[in-house]
Amino acid sequence: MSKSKRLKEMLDSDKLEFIMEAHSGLSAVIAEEAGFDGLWASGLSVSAMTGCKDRNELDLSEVCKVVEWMADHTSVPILVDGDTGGADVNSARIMVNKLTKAGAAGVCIEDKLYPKHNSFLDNGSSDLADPHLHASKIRAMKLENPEFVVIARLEEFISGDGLAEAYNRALIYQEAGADAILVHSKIKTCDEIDSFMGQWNADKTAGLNRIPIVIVPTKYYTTSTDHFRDIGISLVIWANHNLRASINAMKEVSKKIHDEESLISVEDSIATVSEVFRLQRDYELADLEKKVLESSKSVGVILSGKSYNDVPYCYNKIKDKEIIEYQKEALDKSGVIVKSIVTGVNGTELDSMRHSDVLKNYKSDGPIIVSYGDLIYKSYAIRKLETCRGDISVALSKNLTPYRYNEIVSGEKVSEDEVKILFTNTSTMSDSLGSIVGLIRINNAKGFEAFQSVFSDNLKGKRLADLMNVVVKKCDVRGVFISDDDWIDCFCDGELNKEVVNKLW
Ligand code: SPV
Ligand code: MG
Repeated sequence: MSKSKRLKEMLDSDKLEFIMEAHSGLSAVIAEEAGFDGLWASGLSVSAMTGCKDRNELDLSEVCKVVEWMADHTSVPILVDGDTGGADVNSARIMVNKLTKAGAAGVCIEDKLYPKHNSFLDNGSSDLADPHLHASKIRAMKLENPEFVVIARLEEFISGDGLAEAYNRALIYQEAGADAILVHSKIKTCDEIDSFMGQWNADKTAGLNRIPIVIVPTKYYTTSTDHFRDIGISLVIWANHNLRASINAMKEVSKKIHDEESLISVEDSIATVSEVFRLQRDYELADLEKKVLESSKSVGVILSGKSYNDVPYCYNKIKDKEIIEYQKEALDKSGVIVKSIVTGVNGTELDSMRHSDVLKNYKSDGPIIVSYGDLIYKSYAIRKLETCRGDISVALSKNLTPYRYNEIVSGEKVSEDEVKILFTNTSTMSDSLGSIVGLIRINNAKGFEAFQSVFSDNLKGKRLADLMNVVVKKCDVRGVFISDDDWIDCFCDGELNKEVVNKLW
């Protein structure tokens, strides 16, 4: 349900409802947390909060900005103090348009002349507007957004024009389409309100349609709330009490800190900094970052088809720690989450790849790291792969010792560190540039498509180097050299590499 509908329901309900003043995002959050079902964006408080007078010194967009802050951080309807509704019907129309966009549920406009002055000021002007001009503003507002709640405020008790004039105008504003009437009074008792309600209720009893009544009991605060219920008030606005409470609190703390040149005696009486963070919902940020970073992480696939002593390569321990743990640490540091570990496929790397659901079905074009299960590497090696411009980046070693002959690549040198791979598994050493380490980054959708396409080819029993020979024809495959100090091959020709332990960092 829209916030305007909720505000309308509060007005129309048989229950006496209450809304609380707020003048900022923070005070709005505090009022909602206290349990209020609606908020009053008070003109007095919003202007005072800026240091301005309650005299239309703030323009509409400034008021809208405050309303927007209030609406952004709360879920309850906001009734905005629209002062006179602007100078004419066009200003009234624009006001509803802008307040709707700012997230307000309704507006209350008083039948005084623009610019208004606060009704409680002794020296304030209380000149009344022409009732028909005021009614036209109400019509223009309802025309602009029929659902947006418009409350017409009577200033006749304030100006001294009295009950008859107030009553007559109430009927005009009801006729113009107002959703409710706010009867304002600045005397210390509820007498003026009582006199109005006596007549309003009598009309209702006589079967006449009478819209809900709203009051602001700032001056007759000693009247019991049950009395407001008894006389049939629909909505009470506690109009400026958060502002006034904060003024006293701020005065006291400023004075103390100034006089004592110390924070000691105030610390326990003010909100903690963590309470400020809570009210700002700082925790949302941590949640958001977690979610966003998780989904922007690359996915890791570990291929560990072969076994040593009946244990898949990656689960063998080196210095009391499984190889997979070393891998996960390095991958995690580089923002890679391991999503698939392929074991138990007694075949080549390509056979293992075909058993990885991630590699077979992955739909996203986010990067994927494919790692052999028998390597230990530093996170630096992964990050180096990110620097490559191709569709696929392959880590290369300058090591050309015999057991790596099957992994040899040739191609064009792009820079000292990078080659465009044109051919792998070359039989002639003369044009070899390096050997494949077993660490690959598929950088984009094109690379991924090329990679996936070979799964349908008849490459059973083939090695990664054979696969690469097909893939290099379909996309740009780059090799990037990593230092032999940054990675360790734990198994060579099916045997544990004895140097591993010495090489481990
Ligand atoms: C306000 O809160 O700004 C009001 C109510 O208009 S009062 O100040 O009581 O007039
Ligand atoms: Mg006001």
